[in-house]
Amino acid sequence: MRDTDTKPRAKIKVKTERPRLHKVILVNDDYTPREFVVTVLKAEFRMTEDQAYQVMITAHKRGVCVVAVFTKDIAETKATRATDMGRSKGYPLLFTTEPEE
Ligand code: TYC
Repeated sequence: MRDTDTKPRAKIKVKTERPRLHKVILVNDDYTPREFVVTVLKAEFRMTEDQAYQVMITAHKRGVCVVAVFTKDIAETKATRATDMGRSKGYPLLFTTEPEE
């Protein structure tokens, strides 16, 4: 074999996987006023009054509601900011995140 001969090599993997998206979830509680939940949803998630009301009332009736999906960093930042808006008024309002399947 000449030293310029090449052996077949394993192909380099070039596929880039999409980052997994994370859900922001609104959790119901008995104390935060409905109108305040709607205000937070509009402010942090750029929802219309109608969209925010639907998400709030779904969480109120079912216990939780998915607000939106984002990359991990953005989901966590928005969930923290929205939770802190409630905390600043003394409400137990809670937004959590979880990875999408
Ligand atoms: N359950 C609250 C009430 O009756 C309203 C509310 C809705 C609070 C959704 C939190 O995620 C929530 N005042």
